[in-house]
Amino acid sequence: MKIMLVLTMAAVAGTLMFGCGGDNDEEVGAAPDHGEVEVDAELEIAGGEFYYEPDELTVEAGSEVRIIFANEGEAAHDLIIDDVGGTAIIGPGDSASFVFTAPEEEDVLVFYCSIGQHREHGMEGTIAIIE
Ligand SMILES: [Cu+2]
Repeated sequence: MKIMLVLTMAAVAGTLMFGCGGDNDEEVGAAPDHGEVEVDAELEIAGGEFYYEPDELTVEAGSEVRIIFANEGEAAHDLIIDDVGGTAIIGPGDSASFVFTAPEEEDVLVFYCSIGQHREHGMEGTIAIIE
């Protein structure tokens, strides 16, 4: 009886450790998004010359987030979060999305357009991570 219990405990511990490792891997970078991944929050952000709307958003710490960026301008744009992920450069009228896991602690992520001087001209926004 005692041996059975020990074996069960070991199995549970092994499962937990394996689970943790998997989670850590997923936090690095953004997953390719085909709209199939289930997420906790979807943020729709429109952009153009030279703005994002909205440009201040909020998500809960640790949540799975899909950002859907719609280019409503007349030039090509993208939406990038350093060290997290971003969309491809998309043309007028197109939209693109990506999925990422929000940090586990309070933080502020900055997103921006990587093309030319777009960021300096106003294509920048923030996502506050709240607990
Ligand atoms: Cu741009």
